[in-house]
Amino acid sequence: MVFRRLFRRQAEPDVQLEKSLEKTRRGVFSEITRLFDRSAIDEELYEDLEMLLLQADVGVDVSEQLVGELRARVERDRIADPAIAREALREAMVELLELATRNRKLKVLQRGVPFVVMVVGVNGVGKTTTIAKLAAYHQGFGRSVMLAAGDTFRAAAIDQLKVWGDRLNVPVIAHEQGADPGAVVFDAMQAAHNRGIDVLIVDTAGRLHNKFNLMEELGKIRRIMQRHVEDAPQEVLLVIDATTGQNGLIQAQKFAEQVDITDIMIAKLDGTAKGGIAFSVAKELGTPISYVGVGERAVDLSEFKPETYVDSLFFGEGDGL
Ligand SMILES: Nc1nc2c(ncn2[C@@H]2O[C@H](COP(=O)(O)OP(=O)(O)OP(=O)(O)O)[C@@H](O)[C@H]2O)c(=O)[nH]1
Ligand SMILES: [Mg+2]
Repeated sequence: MVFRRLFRRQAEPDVQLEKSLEKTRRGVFSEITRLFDRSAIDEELYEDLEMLLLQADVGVDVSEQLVGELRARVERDRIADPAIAREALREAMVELLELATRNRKLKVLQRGVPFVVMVVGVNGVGKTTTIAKLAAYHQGFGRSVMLAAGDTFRAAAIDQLKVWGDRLNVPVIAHEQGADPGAVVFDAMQAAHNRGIDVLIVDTAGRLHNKFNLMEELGKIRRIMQRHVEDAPQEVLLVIDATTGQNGLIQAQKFAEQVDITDIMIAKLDGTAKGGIAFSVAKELGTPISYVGVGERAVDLSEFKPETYVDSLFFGEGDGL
């Protein structure tokens, strides 16, 4: 069949990502694929497509945009074959994700200067787990890593970080519960310098209920970091929980209004059939999505690549396309 020749995987497969997107792929995206198995492109196709995109949590505006983009391409290129239209949709999706990744700044690790990553986000989104994943990720490049327990709000948060530190054989700088996060960060910056650490990853509390406090505290932490390293934190990673869908996006938007975010991590992709969230995140926040979380283990992190992501929504091991 024609579409088999046209519609195929373009990027290198990422098995972990494919697995975590299985629910999304088997659900809505298999229906989207089937939508194009018809003889002609008609109005119903566009309507059904928009509805399915909404179901995958692509969001109202972005769903409309993608459908509009598809209509424009069909018209411009005089596409009559639905199978070719499906390819045009795929391209439009990749381009939408690429818009955000294009803003990504090149990150250079300098010898003797700790690369500081501050991880922020609302309660329970997966910050601490993301820190473990990032630690393992940087270790994979042979970099030395240190963690700072900047979430001093709960004793359990400090313990959780220490457990990960033990497992990954990474030092953790921590104070008692209720201590000043600024003091933790101050100690961690000094320790990272003294021990020649390459990457220092700082956990933070996710309290959004008091905007003033959040701003004040993150601002203070930033100033303390900058006493040691002028451009620290070189990465401010906002973690978003994919399972919370459009609500999570709204929370993330509020967060991003108050804190300068450089990168986004979409966590818990494996726990949802709403993998379309990446499109609204890319469009609405405009900040590059750098990583996705695909499970609870330290190895469950994938770098975000637009083409691989879109392919994984349509194709998977053994899915038969
Ligand atoms: N399935 C799955 N679970 C995840 C992922 N990331 C985190 N989790 C789970 O989500 C829960 C919350 O994760 P944490 O890392 O503690 O989240 P947090 O943002 O640090 O939470 P607070 O410190 O309470 O604000 C834990 O049970 C994690 O195991 C993921 O990518 N996939
Ligand atoms: Mg935490």
